[in-house]
Amino acid sequence: MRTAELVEIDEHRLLRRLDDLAQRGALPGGGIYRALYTPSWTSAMELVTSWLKEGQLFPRRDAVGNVWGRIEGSRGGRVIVTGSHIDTVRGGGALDGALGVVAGVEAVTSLWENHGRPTRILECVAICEEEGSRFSTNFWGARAIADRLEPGEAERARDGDGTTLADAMRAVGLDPANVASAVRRDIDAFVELHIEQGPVLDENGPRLGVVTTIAGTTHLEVTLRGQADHAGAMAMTRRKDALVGASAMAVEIADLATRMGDPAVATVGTIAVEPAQVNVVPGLARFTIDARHPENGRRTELITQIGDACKRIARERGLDVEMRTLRDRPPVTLSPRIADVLRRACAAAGVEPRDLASGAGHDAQMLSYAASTGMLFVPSIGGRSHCADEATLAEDVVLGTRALATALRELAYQP
Ligand code: HGY
Ligand code: MN
Ligand code: MN
Repeated sequence: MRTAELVEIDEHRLLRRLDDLAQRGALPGGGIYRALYTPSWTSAMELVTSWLKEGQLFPRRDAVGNVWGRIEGSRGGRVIVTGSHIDTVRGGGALDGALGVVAGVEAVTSLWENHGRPTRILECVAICEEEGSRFSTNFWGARAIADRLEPGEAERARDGDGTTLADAMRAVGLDPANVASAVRRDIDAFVELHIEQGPVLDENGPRLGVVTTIAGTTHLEVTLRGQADHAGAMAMTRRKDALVGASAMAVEIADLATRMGDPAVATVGTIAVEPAQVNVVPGLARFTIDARHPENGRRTELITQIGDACKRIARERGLDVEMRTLRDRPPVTLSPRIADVLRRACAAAGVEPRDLASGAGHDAQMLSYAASTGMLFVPSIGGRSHCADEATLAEDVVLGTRALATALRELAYQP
């Protein structure tokens, strides 16, 4: 296998910037919340822009608010890009998305400083939104780049206060009518460094992973209608309690995924009841399901089993059930070519990486529709993520960033 020479980076700058970014949206009780087009998001994007200016990477904000840094190549041609998302889940950690943004800036800056002008155009990007935390939409930034936005999506998507995505764009100086100008048709390769967000690397080694597939994800919304009744006067045997029905379904949904076995997963992450009063039997319950599997056939089977279980339990409990698909993202296979580049970069870092599937979704899965795409993982301590406890050893952050820079050097500095 061809070997690559490990690229030097400025690890103090890398770690300091990760800490600085983590302050943007830090919550008083711990964790971070940086939601699309909010003040903490703006502050984070301003910070990234300042780094790009400092590194002479000519920062540019596109029509949906993705922030790009760029080094012109001596030969031009299709572009090599690295990056990840700047937004977080509610109460999220300091590394999900942020690592790929900061490491991407560090890798491109270090290559520019130590290796001069590349032959290919080299860009890093802070992608504006991936998590779907604020609006009923996700992968907003990567889908804009990959030309996978739905017509009128910005006018339809609303946050919990009823603000449309389009109005939130206008509030930060973006024009929703221009989103099509964010499409990129000139990207040859996209490489994303990300924390694993699971326990495989941390518990089994090695310290680096090369992602081969990203699981498919289906998000469903289930609405259960029973009947509201007096909590004191209506006998238990005569009730149509929507919350009890939803609870039975939530347990069955988790059991179905458990019985299917790893890597099948299913999560009821939100639930709301009406009228939500202590002395009223809930007449309505509405909850969401996140179901995933890296193999499409098994994922479809899991969704079918979940639907059948919900209908059965509703029938048994005299409830009306309505199921709506919020989004359905099939699994994606990442580029074997980019995976080989990443393996050579890991070897230069002295690590024989493990191939693994990602249960978590990533910008890379959307960008795989627009470019040859690869992902490099570093371990998550205890496999924890999407929480304040999300953590990765500093030496793994540095190792992953050096391997990323080494892969970018092979891709962008070809003779
Ligand atoms: O849901 C996911 O897997 C990603 O964190 N958005
Ligand atoms: Mn995430
Ligand atoms: Mn992420």
